[in-house]
Parts: sequence; structure tokens; C-alpha cells
Amino acid sequence: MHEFHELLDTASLAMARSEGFVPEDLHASLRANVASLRRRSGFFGDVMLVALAGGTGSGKSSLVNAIVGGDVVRTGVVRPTTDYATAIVPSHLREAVAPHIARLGIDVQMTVERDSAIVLIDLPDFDSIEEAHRHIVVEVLPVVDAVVWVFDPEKYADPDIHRTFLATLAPYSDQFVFALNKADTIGSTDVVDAMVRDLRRLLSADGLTDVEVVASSARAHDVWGVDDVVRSMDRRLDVKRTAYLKATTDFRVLADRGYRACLEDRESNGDSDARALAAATFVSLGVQAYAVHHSMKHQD
Ligand SMILES: Nc1nc2c(ncn2[C@@H]2O[C@H](COP(=O)(O)OP(=O)(O)OP(=O)(O)O)[C@@H](O)[C@H]2O)c(=O)[nH]1
Ligand SMILES: [Mg+2]
Repeated sequence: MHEFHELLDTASLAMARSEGFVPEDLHASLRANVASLRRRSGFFGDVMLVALAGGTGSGKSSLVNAIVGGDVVRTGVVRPTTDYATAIVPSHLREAVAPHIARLGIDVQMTVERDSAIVLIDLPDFDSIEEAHRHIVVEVLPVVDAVVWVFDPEKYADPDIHRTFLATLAPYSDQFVFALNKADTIGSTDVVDAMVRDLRRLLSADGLTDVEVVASSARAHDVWGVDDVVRSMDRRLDVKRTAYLKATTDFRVLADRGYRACLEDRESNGDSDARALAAATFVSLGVQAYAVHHSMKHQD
């Protein structure tokens, strides 16, 4: 897509022009985004990377197994069970995506016979006693195209999850699917429905718009609702568009940060033409990212 390549060029230009005016971590994010998107150019829009994220024991690994229909990743009663990010790659995609996934810091890749354009990524928990787990989640979330957030009835209202993760990710609402898993542990369907509504309300208070929450049970031998999770993924996460929507949202967020950083730098160091040019380039980046995002989102 021509406009998308122009957007990457503007991002590179913003990087070059803002050197010294914006914080190094902003530069690093821009650099990583551009490099990763250029690396993916051969299969961008044909493959979608979807992570499963959530608290310990919410059933992420069980849900992965239920979605792919096999015991692919380890599940367990001893918490936490999953120690590293694992990509579940349909075999026909392996050659194209394996090197890219390895460079994202996802060490383990499992191949499954599955006619799908989705690479699922089973993450460790983010509320672990193991700080390393949270670290992995924080590293991996920004590099995937979409996330299935897996909650359970006990912890779905945990303020840490809402405040630390979801409220900061409000611009990415379109990239998310929500499962209230372990719904089988609640005896009454009325109570499950009330919890689904309550979770939807909490997500909306986090600033996430148009969310869908689906109740599921991924318990071995009592699987239900997982088809609804998959349908929610199909409805919300179009393979052709999702990677573009995610990337353009990243650039909108980074352009906004870059522009603000330039203004702050002016407060401290006074006017300069070079900085004004950097600020203007961030504005261009934001406008271009918005235009590509809008046209992808509303394309038939
Ligand atoms: N009743 C019930 N049990 C479930 C469900 N999903 C998972 N479990 C059980 O809950 C325990 C934890 O499941 P996992 O799939 O390992 O959970 P996880 O989120 O991957 O856990 P971590 O890897 O530690 O973060 C296991 O004993 C599963 O069998 C569910 O929907 N209902
Ligand atoms: Mg797990």
C-alpha cells in the first residue's frame, strides 16, 4: 500500500529531524516500529499476531488449546504455569514469519496444522509474583497486532489490570477482544450476564470504546463459549486491516508524544528552526497516520 510506505518514510524523517529534541525511548520506539514494519513487508496484512494476556490462572493457555483444538501449550494448577511467551504458528506460515517472531523476543514457537492466518501468542501472567513475567508481557504487547484479554470471575475488576494496562491502551480499543473465562465456575447464567455487563462497564471507564465481552469456559472436557471468542475475534480483527490499524495507531500515539516533546524542549531551550521542523514533521506523521487509519477502517 503506497500511503503506508509514505507513512514509514515520514516516520524515518521524524526520527532523523528530532534527534536530540525528544527522549531517547521515543526514538527507540519509532526506530523499532519502522524496522519491524519494514521487516514484515512481505507478509504484512496477510498474517495477524494475536496475544492472549491476563492474570495468572485466568485460563490463557487453556483458551489457546481450546481455540486450536489440541494440547499445544502447558496449562496447570500450580501458579504461575507459563514462564515465557510461546507463538503458535500455523505450519503454512512458518517459513514467512518464524524469523520475524524470533526477533520480537518470543523464544518458543510451536507449529500447528491449522488453516488460519493468525499466530496466537500465549503470554505469561502480568500479575505474577515473578517480575520477569510482567516484563515479558510489557515487551510483547506493543509488538503484536491484537490482544485477547482473558479475565476470570475472581479478578476481572482488579484495579491494577485496569489502571496499569487497559487505561493506558485506550487508543487501541479496536485491537482488543475480551473473554470472561471460567464462567462455568459461576452457577447462575444471570450472574455471568451481570459480570459480563460489569466488566464492559469497567472497560468503558478505562476509556475503551465499543468493547465486546464474551463469557467462556476453556476447562478441558467442559469447553463452551470458545466459539464465541473466536467469532468475536473474526468480527473485530480482520486479518487484512488489523495490522495496519495497529501500526497507524502506534504512529498516531508516537507522533503526539513527539510533538509534545518538541514543545517541552522549546520551553527549556528557546526557539530553533531545526526543532520547529521536527515538530512539524511529527504533525505530518500524525495526519498521515490518521488518514491511512481512517481509510483502512472504513474500507469495504
Ligand atoms: N473451571 C475452569 N477451569 C479452567 C478454565 N480455564 C482454565 N482452567 C483451569 O485453570 C487452571 C489454570 O489454567 P491455565 O490455562 O494454565 O491458566 P493461565 O492463564 O495460562 O495461567 P498462567 O500461565 O499461570 O498465567 C488450570 O488448572 C485449568 O485447567 C475454565 O474456563 N474453567
Ligand atoms: Mg499459561
